[in-house]
Amino acid sequence: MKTRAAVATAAGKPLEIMEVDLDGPRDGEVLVEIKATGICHTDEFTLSGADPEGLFPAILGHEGAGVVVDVGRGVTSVKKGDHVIPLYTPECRQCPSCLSRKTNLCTAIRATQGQGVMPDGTSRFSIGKEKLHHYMGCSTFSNFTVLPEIAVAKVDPAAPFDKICYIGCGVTTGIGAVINTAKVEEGATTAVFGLGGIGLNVIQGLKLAGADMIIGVDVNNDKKKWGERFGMTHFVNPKEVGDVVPHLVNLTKRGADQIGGADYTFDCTGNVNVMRQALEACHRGWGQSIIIGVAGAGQEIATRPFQLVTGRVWKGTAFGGARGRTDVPKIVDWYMAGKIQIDPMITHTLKLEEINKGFDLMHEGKSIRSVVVY
Ligand code: NAD
Ligand code: 022
Ligand code: ZN
Repeated sequence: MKTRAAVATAAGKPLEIMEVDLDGPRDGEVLVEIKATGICHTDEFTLSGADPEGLFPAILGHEGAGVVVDVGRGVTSVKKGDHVIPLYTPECRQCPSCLSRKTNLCTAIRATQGQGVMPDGTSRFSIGKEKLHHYMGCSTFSNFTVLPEIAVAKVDPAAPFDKICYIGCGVTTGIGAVINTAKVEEGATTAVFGLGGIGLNVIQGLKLAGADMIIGVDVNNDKKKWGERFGMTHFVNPKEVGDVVPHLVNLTKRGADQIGGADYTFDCTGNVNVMRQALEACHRGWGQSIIIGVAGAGQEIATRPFQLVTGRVWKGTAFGGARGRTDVPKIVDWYMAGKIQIDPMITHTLKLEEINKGFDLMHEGKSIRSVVVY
């Protein structure tokens, strides 16, 4: 079949809207009509050419929602007409990682996904004789895409595509980092570094978990009102306080011994210097710092071993530690029940033809999330 897509033809070039050829689903695969897709930082990271693993030409996009229109042989968990969210972290429930219950990083299709092809080693996308790469196993910048069955989550058909697409990455990552990775408890003292589309979802996750103190840290004062909207209790602009670590430690002093430091901190910037600040702003003995931000290729983090010897814990999270087929439908239900907010974070809704504008808005820091509606 033919489908309309935004094609990444080469690194550093704007996406080109064109018709591409799409082969139907093979064994264990599903054909999905994508109804809406968010634009996220990794799409930009790859398109810019900064991602050493980036492949071209490709169809980017990994934050979508749509409807199953066809299924290949052997598919049992979804059928035509089901509403689904594509998963860049699949859940096969059979590989050693899934069975371990200790990680969400399913390995069933990991190698081929990284090579931009389906699990059988081939691509479904082409323009004439030229093959196009899939991206993060999703390729949601195409009106129709093919996905492995284990990489789709079946969700409530009443949920609006133009909002729940964000659950395909940002919402689940932020809320999941709090619930699955940090396992934040009621009454906790917390700090969130970077109040973009991820940090704001961490804040709403912390509010859900019952954290007492939710400090937002951002170099942009415009983010104060954004943080407050989702439950932030304090705001700190590191540019205005000198050294941010002692400032935060002081702000979080409590108990008879008056030792400061947060129980949980979250890096949502991808800046390795901020990652160090987030770790060192943790409470001695038990403070945990969760790295969510993805740093540039080749970047390294540093701290003194003393920070860890005295009980601080550094952790990282991918897709908020969520097991996609199990957890994503629950988050959609939370949204439908009014337990979490999504609508105010979607600051721009665009047509596919305007997708490059979405990248510009992200670059200029003018959007929290832009969503393309097909
Ligand atoms: P964003 O650009 O919308 O937000 C980043 C925020 O950080 C901005 O508000 C910016 O002002 C602030 N900031 C920049 N420098 C700062 C500093 N020195 N101190 C404090 N704040 C600072 O980005 P986003 O969409 O929220 O994504 C954040 C990061 O999360 C990205 O690196 C993204 O790739 C990553 N991410 C990771 C996962 C995962 O599974 N681990 C999933 C999605 C996104
Ligand atoms: C999504 N991300 C950033 C913004 N939006 C993002 C990027 C990378 C990961 C998670 C989220 C990530 C963390 C750890 C891994 N990835 C490796 C997983 C593994 O090896 O099992 C990651 C993922 C997918 C891809 C590359 C890296 C890919 O499909 N190319 C989950
Ligand atoms: Zn993303």
